[in-house]
Amino acid sequence: MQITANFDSGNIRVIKAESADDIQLEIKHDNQSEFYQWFHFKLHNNDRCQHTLKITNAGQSAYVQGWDDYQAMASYDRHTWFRVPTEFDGQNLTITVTPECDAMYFAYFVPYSYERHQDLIHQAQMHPECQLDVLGQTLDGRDMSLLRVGEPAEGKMHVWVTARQHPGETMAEWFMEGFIDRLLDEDDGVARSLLNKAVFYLVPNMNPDGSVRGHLRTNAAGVNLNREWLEPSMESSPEVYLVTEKMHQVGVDMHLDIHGDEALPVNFVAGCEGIPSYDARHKALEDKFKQILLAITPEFQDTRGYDKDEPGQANLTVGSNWVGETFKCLAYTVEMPFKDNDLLPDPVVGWNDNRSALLGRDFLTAIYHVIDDLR
Ligand code: GEM
Ligand code: ZN
Repeated sequence: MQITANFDSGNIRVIKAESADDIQLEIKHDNQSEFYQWFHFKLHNNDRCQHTLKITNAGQSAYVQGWDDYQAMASYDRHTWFRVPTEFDGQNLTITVTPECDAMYFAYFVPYSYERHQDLIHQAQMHPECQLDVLGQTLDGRDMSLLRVGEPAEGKMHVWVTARQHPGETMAEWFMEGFIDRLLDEDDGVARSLLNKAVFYLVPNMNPDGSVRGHLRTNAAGVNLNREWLEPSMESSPEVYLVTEKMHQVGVDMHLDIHGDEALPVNFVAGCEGIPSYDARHKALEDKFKQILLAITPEFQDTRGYDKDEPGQANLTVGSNWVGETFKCLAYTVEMPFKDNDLLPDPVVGWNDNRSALLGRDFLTAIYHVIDDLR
């Protein structure tokens, strides 16, 4: 029996793996960071017996409440992922499974590989209205890639969508895959109409280094990019620095920053109610966008979410808060669950890659219904 994680986004440390009924594992910290929660590893065993895999440091992970009612993801072919029986006792996260194949993969959520990221952006660039820009390089030397969709022209809105600042939140890039696929669909009326009115600036992966490294929340230097937007630097947070420079260069009329949430079993958004410039116009735009989402899909809800910031108390180091304040525009953090949407649960797969992509497609419809109100 072998347990390994030496691959794209792999993360596990083997403590003990002599017998299938007593496998002990630990999740590794993000580099130079206290954060950890993302795991992704392979079990290889020709013995089809029941395996008990215990992650023994789950109780000290970044978001412990994320393990309540959580079921781990597994796959044989690395394409189709399903949930497996998982229990959390306050310290150990225990997965109990009888493999049906020699090799079986386990992950916190459906992985989104760097190769798939490369396929996404290079297939998109083949579309006549899509330009692929490289803003610069990350600390590990990877491209910061931006897709510009739509021809710039006077009067067009600039709509920005950034995703996966937190690399373990892979649902964010699955969302982008659905969003981009629909935006580039030349038969789609919503997409075609939007491209007459707006130019889209899309960053499907804000944190490629942390993604490949198997991090939960930080870049190669252990920096949480979603606390860097007020004072980014090429030394610590080049990912944010390069994107904010481009935002200043082209302008922003709307911003969505796509994330995943460990604890809440719902899809929700977090707005700019605490930024200094928040006013009735901004609130009305936020309310309209949420009402449209509620009308479009039962996968969205606006009852549960983060606590609202008090007036003037927003943390402006957070991406959507900084953008909302800097550009006086509609800006939302979008959150999808690691668990499931408990309003519409799927016991076999929970929330997954496909549902994230479908939600991305639905958000395009919501943008279509507010595009004329942004300014
Ligand atoms: C959250 S976003 C922080 C809270 N934002 C607002 N507007 N209240 C973070 O970075 O902590 C996003 C995430 O981690 O997924
Ligand atoms: Zn996040």
